[in-house]
Amino acid sequence: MAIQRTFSIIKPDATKRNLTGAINAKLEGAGLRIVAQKRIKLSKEQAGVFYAVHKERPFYDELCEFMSSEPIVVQVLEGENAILKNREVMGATNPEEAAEGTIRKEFALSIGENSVHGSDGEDTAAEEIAYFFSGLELVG
Ligand code: IDP
Repeated sequence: MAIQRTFSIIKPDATKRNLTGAINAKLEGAGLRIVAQKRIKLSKEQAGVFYAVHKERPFYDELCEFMSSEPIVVQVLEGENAILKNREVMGATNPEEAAEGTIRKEFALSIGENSVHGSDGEDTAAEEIAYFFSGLELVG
């Protein structure tokens, strides 16, 4: 498997509770290298653009409110099979269903406030990285 890049967010519930370092330790422990990282705050409109795919879902407004409520940390992770590896270390969307040792099992508060985002495929990874980072910020 070739080296891949994926996009990750440490969400407001986690930055608020000072969990950035603990989550990064989990990512690095899984063999993912953090090749770009910055702390930003989204407006509700920007959160809406990022999550546009969920526009018709009943939780869309709540999700956009939440994602713009506090700063987030956006990251690019690199490693072998990085997209799937990150999804594995994140755990299931609902922390009650997440496996032991995963970020969401350990840190998530609820199905909405679930501490991390990770791209779900190669196309979304490329789109999400390009949305948040310029080429100059991506140093391998
Ligand atoms: P994922 O983040 O595990 O890929 P998605 O189904 O793509 O999960 O949902 C995106 C985000 O929307 C979730 O991470 C979570 O923050 C939020 N979300 C998903 N389902 C619900 C729900 O039933 N209630 C509230 N928020 C939800």
